[in-house]
Amino acid sequence: MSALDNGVQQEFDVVVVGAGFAGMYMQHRIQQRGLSVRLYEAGSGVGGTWYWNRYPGARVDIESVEYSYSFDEELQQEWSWSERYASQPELMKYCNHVADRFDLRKNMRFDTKVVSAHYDEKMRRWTIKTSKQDTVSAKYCVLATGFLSSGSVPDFNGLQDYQGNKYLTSKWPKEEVNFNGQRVAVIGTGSSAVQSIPIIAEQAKQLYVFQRTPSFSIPARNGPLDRDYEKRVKQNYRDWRKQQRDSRGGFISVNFQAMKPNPKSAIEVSVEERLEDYEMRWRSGGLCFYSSFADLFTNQEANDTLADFIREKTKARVNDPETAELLLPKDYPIMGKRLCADTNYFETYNRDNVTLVSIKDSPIEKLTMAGLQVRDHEYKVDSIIFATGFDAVTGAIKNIEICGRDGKNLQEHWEGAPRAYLGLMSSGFPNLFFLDGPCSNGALVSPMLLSEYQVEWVDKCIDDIGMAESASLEPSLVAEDEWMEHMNEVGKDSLLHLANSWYMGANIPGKPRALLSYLGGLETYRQQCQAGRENNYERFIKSI
Ligand code: N01
Repeated sequence: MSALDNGVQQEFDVVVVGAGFAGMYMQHRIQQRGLSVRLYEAGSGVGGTWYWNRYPGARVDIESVEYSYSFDEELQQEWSWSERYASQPELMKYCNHVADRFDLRKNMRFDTKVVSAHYDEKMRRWTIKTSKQDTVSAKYCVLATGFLSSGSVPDFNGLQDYQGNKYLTSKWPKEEVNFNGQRVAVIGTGSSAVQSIPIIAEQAKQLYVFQRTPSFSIPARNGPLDRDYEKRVKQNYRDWRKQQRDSRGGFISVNFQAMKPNPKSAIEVSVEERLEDYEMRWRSGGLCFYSSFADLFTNQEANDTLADFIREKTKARVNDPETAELLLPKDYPIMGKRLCADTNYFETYNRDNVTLVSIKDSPIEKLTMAGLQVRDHEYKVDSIIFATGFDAVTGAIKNIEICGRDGKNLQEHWEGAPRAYLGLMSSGFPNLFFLDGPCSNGALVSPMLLSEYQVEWVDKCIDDIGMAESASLEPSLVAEDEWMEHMNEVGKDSLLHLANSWYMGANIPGKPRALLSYLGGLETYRQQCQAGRENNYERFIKSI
């Protein structure tokens, strides 16, 4: 066993894994309690997935006045965002500011991956090993590893043969990359591609976009943050955050009208009323269609009305009718894959230097030394950008070897589908918590609000259960089974089942297809979590 600091095996009350928004706040709460904490982070700095996703055009698609911490009134009053949707560099500034402001760096270790976590039943502690050969022990372990953090590159034939530059949007280099004068290929047309393609197209001599499935995308309508609007938000921040927490998705947006949930059915209102709602949201931009008519997620006919509306709008953005036709998603429900929010994405296909290559019917055959082979054509390029997504929700957790009570292996416990009571803890894994993990609603609500709520829930558990040698907490198998039944019941009529998305684990070959998130909405989820520990944690096996 090697040791970490000064050759001494270290013991902590809590080990946190991941310095994204959730991990940083968790660490802050633990520090405030006066407990000892160590945070490990694979990157060289804070920011979590934002640290790595620094591809051109990366920015948040929930308004920044909402996609920011709410736990500290002074912080939210003092910080000022420059744009409606913050860019990756501005998000990094914010994360670094938070790390300094709350003195977090002293307990962080960067460039260090956690490779295993084993529960020692006798000691009732976790033994945690890292990529730097350190071994530490902790009473509690919190995995804040993020649900979109484990990047995925498909195993293309000839991947190693290609001699040009390769870039992965989810692990973009720190050094500036410039595609001036280059022939560039982008593989994928999800959110990361939709954000980066317009900017890369401005630099490249020739850009080829390899599209298997087109995306629905709404203009973000980003711009400088209106200072009057910011003032209004700050005057009412507390009340407004409460409204966010009590909402279904955890974001209500300043343009309140556009985010107001429409409780009606899309097919029971008149055509005029429906179009009025859609046009109002289209003008507002971004993700506000998520709160449009109540049955858009569960009724195909209702969903088709919105899909048709967006397809018409998309057609009008592309000059060449053939290209436009290829860019229209037709074989899955709108919002079945996550909506994209863009700036000039479809208009980019009107440029002379951009070519859309549909690989729906003829996949990329192989990578060659000089480019990509599709059908009988070799596309010779200087750089290939893999915008091919993530092993979402479970990928980062499964990269750690986790063994709980009786040597129970988490991967085996999750075979088929992940299982976690309230998305927070798994049976057989005492004192181990997941933030933004599977079986909670991270994928479909504002991750900021969800993780703040979960951090506070975990923090209270740690306080309630305490640090005695005997202290341990895990959900009963019955509680876990019932949560899984509830989650599947709530999600069974969702149209999400009809798309091959990361929501369903369907974007990774061989990954079992299963709904990975709870679709009950943030407000209901919070009620469930409150109820979950009623009567002195009766749904748990507890010892203090
Ligand atoms: O990943 P994706 P992403 N051959 O999985 C294609 C969040 N996010 O990184 O759809 C060819 O959406 C794949 O094709 P298909 C957001 O939640 C947010 O773009 O599987 N193509 C698809 O087009 C988002 O949902 C922001 O047929 C292959 C693409 O690669 C999530 O992250 C910005 C392929 C992957 O799209 C993931 O987005 C960025 C193959 N073998 C991301 N394999 C914000 O705005 C995959 N593809 C905040």
